[in-house]
Parts: sequence; structure tokens; C-alpha cells
Amino acid sequence: MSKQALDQAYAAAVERYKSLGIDVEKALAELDKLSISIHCWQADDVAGFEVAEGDLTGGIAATGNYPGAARNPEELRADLEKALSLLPGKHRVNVHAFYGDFGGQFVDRDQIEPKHFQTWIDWAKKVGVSLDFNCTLFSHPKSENGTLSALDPETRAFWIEHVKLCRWIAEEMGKAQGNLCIHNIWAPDGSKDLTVDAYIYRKNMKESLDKIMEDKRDPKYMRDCYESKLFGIGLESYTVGSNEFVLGYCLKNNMMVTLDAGHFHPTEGIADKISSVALFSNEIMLHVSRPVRWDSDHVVIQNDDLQSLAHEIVRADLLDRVHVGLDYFDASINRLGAYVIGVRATQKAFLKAFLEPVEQLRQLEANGQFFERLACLEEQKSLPWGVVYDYWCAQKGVPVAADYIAEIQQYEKEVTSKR
Ligand code: RNT
Ligand code: ZN
Repeated sequence: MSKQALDQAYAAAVERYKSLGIDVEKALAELDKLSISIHCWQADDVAGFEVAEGDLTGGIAATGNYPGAARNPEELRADLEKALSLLPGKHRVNVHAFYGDFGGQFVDRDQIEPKHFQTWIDWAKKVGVSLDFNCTLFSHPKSENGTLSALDPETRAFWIEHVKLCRWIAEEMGKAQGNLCIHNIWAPDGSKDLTVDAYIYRKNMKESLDKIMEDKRDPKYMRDCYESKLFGIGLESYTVGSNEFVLGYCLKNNMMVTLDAGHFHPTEGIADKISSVALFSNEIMLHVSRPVRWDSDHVVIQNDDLQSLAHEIVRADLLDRVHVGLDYFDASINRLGAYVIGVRATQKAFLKAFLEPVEQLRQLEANGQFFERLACLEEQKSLPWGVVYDYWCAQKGVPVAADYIAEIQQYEKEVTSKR
């Protein structure tokens, strides 16, 4: 589309929204503020960069064999930089502990330090992003029989030390960037089959977390969030960190809950959890993902689940308390493309929510005019939000609409296909 055609279409869209009482510029200003935490692990299929590279474990799986996965921190950062250059807005990058820059040395998880993440910190400063962080409690020989909930006290001690170190690293990242680095805890602990001692593992988990949290960190620079799960592959019957366990722990300990879109029953969405959790917890971390029949972590697209999630957050005015992060890993398509699709889909869902005539809908609801409410919700779907998004991309100097495809193809030809 030519610039002139885009400008004209945008002007018409602005008028259309104005007739509904909506200020498009205000919506775009909101979208400007939406900073999405982009997960580093889509670029290499959750492999990490430890010297002792093992299989991906913990009940998660990246399926597919598309060429071009990043093999070291430099390649991964180059890929992220390319992806960021195709995305409007200012974002964050979410790093996992096993993505440290270990300089070819074996550094076990209970030995990692901020220095192993210095190149990440320097890079983030250079490209103008902030970092979030995650302890890595999977893909390690000592995680095979549980981590923080393991029966063996030495195993528990090892993982307690790891998470403590990760909280220190997160705090250092926060200090270096001058803003909050969110540290996510997800432990895969669970069991394939019937579990007799469900209580004991959860008690261990609780005690391990209590020990970890004895280290006080500056909440201005690092805060923890804790992620629940329903099941994992090979861990189908029992998950220690179930929704009740994690919610209970977080509410009691004033910790942020992480809601991952793929971690509930297949017909259970996380959108409807937002208003409940937000009434009792100050902050929420989101792992925006796309489960297809199971927690498959498909690339995020604009589906109803994503749209409901954005609507719930925007309607309740919770954007300053809800942190939006992505979590998916598809190894079957161009990995960079996967980033761009997922971030753009998330932004579009939020833009649609910002453009919603919510006052009118509220009025209809309060009046009991439910047919009218439903009709208006349906009508919204075909409002010209797409052109507003395209215009925003043009304004930000990034490819408009499908134009990013060619750029990704070019990068694949020049860079990723040669790996
Ligand atoms: C796993 C969790 C977790 C991971 C990342 C890699 O089911 O969703 O967030 O995806 O830590
Ligand atoms: Zn997750």
C-alpha cells in the first residue's frame, strides 16, 4: 500500500472510530506503552548454551526440525535484534539461566553468577531493551527426580542454591538497566503415574521456596513470579506446582503469579482468571502461548483466547499490574518469523482492546440490553483496526503488514540458512 493510500485509509478509520466515541491516537499512545517480554528460547528450541548440552527435559517439547537455530549467545542476540527491528514498540527480552555466556567452560547451575550474563546486560544496553530472567530447573541430570520438591535433600539444596543465584543475577540485571527485572520460577516437578505422597512433595516445595526467599532482594530491581502448571509430557498424573499450590503460595507470600495460557485444562482460558487474581494479588505475569490440544506452545496468533485476555486486562484497567510475556517454541518454521508473528498478534489484540467502545458496552450491560451488547461485540470485529495497526507500523519505521516476510526471507538466506 502506498503511503498516500495508507494515510487516507487511516484518516477514514479515525473518523469511523470517532463516530463511536473512540480516540484512535489515544489508543495508539496506549499501544506505545505496551512492552512485551520476548522469550529468548524460541530462537534455539529451548536448548540453552551450556557446555554439557543435554536433551530438553521437564515435560516440555519443541517439535520440528527447521534449519537455522541459534547456536550461541551471539547468534541468538543477532536473531533477536533482527526480530526487534521488524517490530514496532519497545520491548523486553526474557533470558533463561542456561543461556549464560559460559565461555566454553562447564559452569554448573549452582555456580552461575552475574558475570556469566554480562554480555547479555551489555547487549541489552546497546540495543535499548531491558531484561527479565528465569531460573532453569530442567534439562539437567539433577532434575530427573524433581528439583525443589525432591525427596533427596542434596538435590533440593542444589536447586535452592541455583534459584538463589538466579535471583541475585536478576537483581544485578535490574540495577544495570535501572528498572525491574522479573524473575520467573517454574519447576517441572511431578510424576508420570499415580503419586502416593502428593503432600510431601508439595511440603518440600514450599519449604524450599521459603528458604530461597530468605534472601532479600531489592523489589525495585527484581521481583519473583511463580508459574503453575497442569501437567507435562511424562508427568501426566501429578504436578507439584499445581494452580492451587502456586496461587496459595503467591497470595500468602505476596508474590506475583504467572499465568501461562497453556497450563490449564484445554477448555479453560486464562482470560477469566485475570480479574480474580488481580483482586488478591498486586501483580500478574503472563506467559502468552497457544496450546493446541495440549500445552504445545504453538506460535501465538490472534485467536479468541488472546483477544479475551487483552480485553480483560484493558477493560479492568490493569495494564500497570499485568506484565505481558511470551512463551512458545516452534521448531518447525522460521524461528524469527515465529517471534514477529507472536509479538504482532499480541499487539493487535491489545490494540483492538484499546479501540473498544467500552463505555457503550458497559451501559448496554447495565441496562440488561444483552442482544445489543452481543451485537456491538460482533460489530467491533470488523472495525478498521487493521489499518490503524499498519499506520502505527509505518509511523514507527518498521515493515507494514506482510512486508516483514521478505525481510525474514532475506535474513534466512544470508544468515540462518548458513548455520
Ligand atoms: C513450561 C513453562 C515455562 C517454560 C520456560 C522455558 O511449561 O511454560 O515457562 O516454557 O521456562
Ligand atoms: Zn510458561
